[in-house]
Amino acid sequence: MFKGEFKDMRILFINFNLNATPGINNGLAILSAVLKKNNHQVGLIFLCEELGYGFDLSRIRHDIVKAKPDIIGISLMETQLQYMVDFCNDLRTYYKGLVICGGPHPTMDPEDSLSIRGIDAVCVGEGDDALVELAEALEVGRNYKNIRNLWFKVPNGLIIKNKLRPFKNLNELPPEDKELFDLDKILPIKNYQLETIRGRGCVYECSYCINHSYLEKYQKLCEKVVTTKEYVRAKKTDTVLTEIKDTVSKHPQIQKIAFVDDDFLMYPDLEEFCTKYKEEIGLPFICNLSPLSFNFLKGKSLREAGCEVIRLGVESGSERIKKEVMKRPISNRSICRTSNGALELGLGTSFYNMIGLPTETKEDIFKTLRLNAALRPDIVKLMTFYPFKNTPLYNLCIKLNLIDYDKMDSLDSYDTYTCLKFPQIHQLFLKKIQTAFNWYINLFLENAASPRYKALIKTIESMTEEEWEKFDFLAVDEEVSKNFRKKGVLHYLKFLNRSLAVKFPSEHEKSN
Ligand code: B12
Repeated sequence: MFKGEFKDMRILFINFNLNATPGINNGLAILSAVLKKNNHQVGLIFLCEELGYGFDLSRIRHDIVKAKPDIIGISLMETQLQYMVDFCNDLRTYYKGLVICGGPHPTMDPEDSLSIRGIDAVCVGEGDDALVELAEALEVGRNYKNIRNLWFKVPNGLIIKNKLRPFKNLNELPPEDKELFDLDKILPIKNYQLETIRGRGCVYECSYCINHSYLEKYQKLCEKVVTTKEYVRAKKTDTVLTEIKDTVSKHPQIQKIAFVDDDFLMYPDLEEFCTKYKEEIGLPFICNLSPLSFNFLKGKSLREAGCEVIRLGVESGSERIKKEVMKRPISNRSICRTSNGALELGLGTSFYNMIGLPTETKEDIFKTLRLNAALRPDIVKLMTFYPFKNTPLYNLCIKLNLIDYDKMDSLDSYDTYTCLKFPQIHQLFLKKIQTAFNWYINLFLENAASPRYKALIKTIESMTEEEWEKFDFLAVDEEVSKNFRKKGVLHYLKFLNRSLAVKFPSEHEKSN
């Protein structure tokens, strides 16, 4: 997808979203809004095969040359880093303007992003004010190398590392520019679900997530003292509702809203938000939440406002793994309480799980799958742990010499295969579980479906790596499931990709 028409100072964003389901990049949506408010011109190259724009370097070159941007702004997650490196390789043969990148990965490892050929600057942390200041400085020919949050590469190999400004007051921002994205193409792929975000930050410090190190970075580099209190912020209810209303009026095909905040319940004004949302939007919605923030009253407010499904980070059923490795103080008891509360309220549930953590044993993994079987969520998502740069768990992996860098580079899918140096037998076990986790859950359901899945598991457990690679899991899964579906027997079957399974029978099959 390529959108944009330029007049004055021209900023062309490039969003790397390759080999991944498309989604609105809230960071770019707000940066675009702020730039446009300041009379700059914004365009976007959204790299995503499903939207008809794959990693075609000559097409990208053609579009950049045609657009003649003054600034190229790249938004980057670590999972897309390799693409950015390849893109930058010959960028300087045809583009002489300024190239800046920002987003989760450049924030977590700015030196690494700056070491890439062709990148001039990196935005560390939030870019809402920094990018406008950069555009303005370039426009009037002012020095821009002292702009807070921006780090610059200078010719002697050194880096200018400017301090960070405090976290942005979100109420000073204009509504997000969601029209930057080709929603008419994105929405059908997302089941007509609009992704949006109420605020920023997270109160938890899970070791595999960037939030903890992100805040630490601010505490080290910010010109003022900042704490979790400043980090966790929501936009005013009216602003969020106006953003949604505007988008829905332009795209009436939207059927559902997905709030992608880390924890939808962490903001203080839930009651007010739910009441107004119901009155002014009224569309069904889904949200992420932490079992620690959930209680029955909050669940009731969500349900009454139209919430259909809550997405819960279960992550592990092993209390040891959660406590010692994930630094996640969420007990199985509080997960059960939340799940039961949701059931009572008629809220669907989607559980997020992770396997392949350092020191995790087979038994720990079975505890995770047993917990899912016991609570019977509508959707189960399971991913293999990947150590994101400079997170606490990445640092632990380094300390234990656990990362296999060759493997890390060669992974075609970073969250469905491990890149840790586990014994070969454990690696094969993880591979099998990543694909066949629904069969194990079905075994642990201890119902009429279990004996069949027990026999299937026995077969796959005895398979060598070669046999496993050749095994058509999806075909067998579908065949066996068809039989149980006919008989109405409760079980989980694989859905859409390697990391998702849905419960049958379920009314929430498509609300992942
Ligand atoms: C919403 C969200 C999503 C959404 C939207 C993703 C998107 N492209 O924004 C969806 C649901 C699609 C999603 C998907 C995934 N996500 Co996600 N997601 C988030 C979440 C919860 C919030 C991000 C957000 O919108 N923040 C609010 C906006 C305003 O902030 P921002 O994006 O950081 O942007 C600001 C700055 O970074 C900066 N900035 C950003 N880009 C640029 C560019 C320039 C030029 C400049 C100057 C500045 C700049 O300015 C912005 C405004 O201040 C974060 C958690 C977090 N704490 O960030 C994880 C997070 C970004 N996701 C993550 C991951 C791993 C994923 C998935 C891979 C998960 C999966 N297994 O499927 C997928 C991959 C998607 C892909 N395209 O490749 C990781 C990334 C880790 C990393 N180091 O790269 C995070 C950090 C969570 C974590 N594990 O720690 N995700």
